[in-house]
Amino acid sequence: MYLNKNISHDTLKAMTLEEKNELCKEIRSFLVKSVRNTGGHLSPNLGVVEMTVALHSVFETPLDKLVFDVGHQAYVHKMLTGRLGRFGTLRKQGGISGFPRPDESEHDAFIAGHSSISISAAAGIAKAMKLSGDNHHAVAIIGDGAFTGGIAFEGLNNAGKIDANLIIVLNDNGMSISKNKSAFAMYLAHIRSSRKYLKTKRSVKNIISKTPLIGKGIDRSLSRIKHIFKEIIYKSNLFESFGINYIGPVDGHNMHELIRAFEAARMINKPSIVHVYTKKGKGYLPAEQNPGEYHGITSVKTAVKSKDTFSDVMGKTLAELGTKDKSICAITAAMKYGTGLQHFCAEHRDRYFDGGIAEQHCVTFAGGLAQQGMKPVFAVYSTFLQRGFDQMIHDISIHPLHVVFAIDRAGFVGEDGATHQGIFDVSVLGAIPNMAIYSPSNYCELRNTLNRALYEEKGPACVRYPKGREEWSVNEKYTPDFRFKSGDNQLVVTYGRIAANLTEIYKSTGKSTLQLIKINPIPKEVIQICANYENIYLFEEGIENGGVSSKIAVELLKLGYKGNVSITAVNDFVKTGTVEQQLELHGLSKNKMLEKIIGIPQGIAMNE
Ligand SMILES: Cc1ncc(C[n+]2csc(CCOP(=O)(O)OP(=O)(O)O)c2C)c(N)n1
Repeated sequence: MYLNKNISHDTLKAMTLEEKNELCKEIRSFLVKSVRNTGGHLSPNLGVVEMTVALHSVFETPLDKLVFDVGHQAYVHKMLTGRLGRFGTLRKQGGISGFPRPDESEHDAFIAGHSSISISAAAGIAKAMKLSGDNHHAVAIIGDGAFTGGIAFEGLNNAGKIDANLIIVLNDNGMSISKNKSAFAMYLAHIRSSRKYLKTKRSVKNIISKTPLIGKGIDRSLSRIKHIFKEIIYKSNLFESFGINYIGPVDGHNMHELIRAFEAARMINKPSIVHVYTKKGKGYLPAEQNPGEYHGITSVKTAVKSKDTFSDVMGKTLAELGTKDKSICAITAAMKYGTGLQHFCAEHRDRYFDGGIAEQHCVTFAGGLAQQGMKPVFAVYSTFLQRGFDQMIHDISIHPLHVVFAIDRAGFVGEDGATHQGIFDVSVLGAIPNMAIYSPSNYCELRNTLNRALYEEKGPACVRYPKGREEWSVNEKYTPDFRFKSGDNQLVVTYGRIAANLTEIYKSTGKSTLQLIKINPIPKEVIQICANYENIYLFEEGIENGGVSSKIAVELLKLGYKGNVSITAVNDFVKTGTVEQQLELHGLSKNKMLEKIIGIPQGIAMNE
């Protein structure tokens, strides 16, 4: 048994190739067993087993810095850096994170979760080390999917000139979550095939001897020769044009080749890229055959099949609307299945666009479509839309253009931890003039508000909805801006997923309740209703600063309100746990809400 808790750079360095290969087998079976139990990212990690063992054999963390991109493929790295024994707690409250966290281990060089940042981060780290006389290396480990994010190219554009010990390891498996169909992926495939072609010594002469003298065949052969000559004579590809030394392509499951390539990159004191090709899901047949489905899996214990989620309802509704209205277009940033857009794609292929991990492009592309009279809907997770903030201001709202944002995973998302929570969209987007925001709490409201966003709104409009399934339902043709139920002289106000608790709160406490559905701009009548109450309890599954609660409080202050306002909202980054645990921890579960309401009002007292 080579896989054990004490494994380290020194033990790895001392192992023979055969021993390392044996270790890789053990890591694979551990990964499959462990991740099937806890849930998490399986196929990305199975694909990088040899690569990670080779990296830790050549580089010594924490002196050398490994910067994982997205970070969902860092499980093997975690096993090799003292966390093997904690894998049963992966993605659980108080357990180890599914992403790199420097506060978890000194071997994790940089926080990750959102894609495409590793080259810029590693470049900064490498330069800082150089400036302080440290000769160790910073290594960015980035996938071909993550490379479709604009910031990866911004990093590349600067990496060549930083004069520091920077290495980029490009993990090219031809997959993002789904198949990577970007032009960049095609470019990588071209490098792979032409370099491999050269390696197998089927030379230019060889091609010439087989070239037919007439017809299309001669054209094809000549263009192949041109490419190969270019590579032989100029030894140039995109990366070398950026001033970065290119090594590869390297077979990512061949330990010997990997170690040689990483050693070579380490010797060159100049920014280098090692192009490694791997198989996503390697070694576990179901994941190899279906790497997209095994990208991230739920625990075997909690896996539930069937029954639609909010994402499905959005995707199916949009597909139906798209049949009647040929101006509707749907856009995703590499999250076709996560956002439910597979339904739209199946029926309206010509109006479906996957921009890759390129949220900024997707927002502005939607702006272009809208400018020409189309009705674009960009379906995107709340956390990833953060990337497109300036585009939403500059390219959409100033015009203003009628673009609809279907914001999935709004609110707590559970196990992915601090980097993925959808808690900022309301505060951030609510600050932009002309921005309409709806926050439905069940499927019927979602369908109706999507309709309103498409057909009532004239400018940018967001419909934000939570991860998972509805907790309550209504049956109505039209969803109003808010629902108010008069009870006693205290008022409870909320919106989104936790509005499902209002029925129970009304029943068991007799309090008046108000569910907001249009949360931006806040309807004037809502402020007028609030002003009539001496005690108001505001609950918000989002960041307090700039949120709906703060806005209501400010509007009331402007009216000279003298009552008590209690705000329960999120005030910090959210720790890993289940959604239920996160709601409980932040005082937003049904019980915690009841506890707050039945006790003495706390929070901002504005009566003195
Ligand atoms: C900004 C951003 N958008 C979307 C995602 C969701 N996401 C996580 S992993 C992934 C695919 C990454 O592909 P690649 O870098 O090739 O890694 P692989 O899983 O294939 O190893 C996507 C789209 C993200 N993490 N960050």
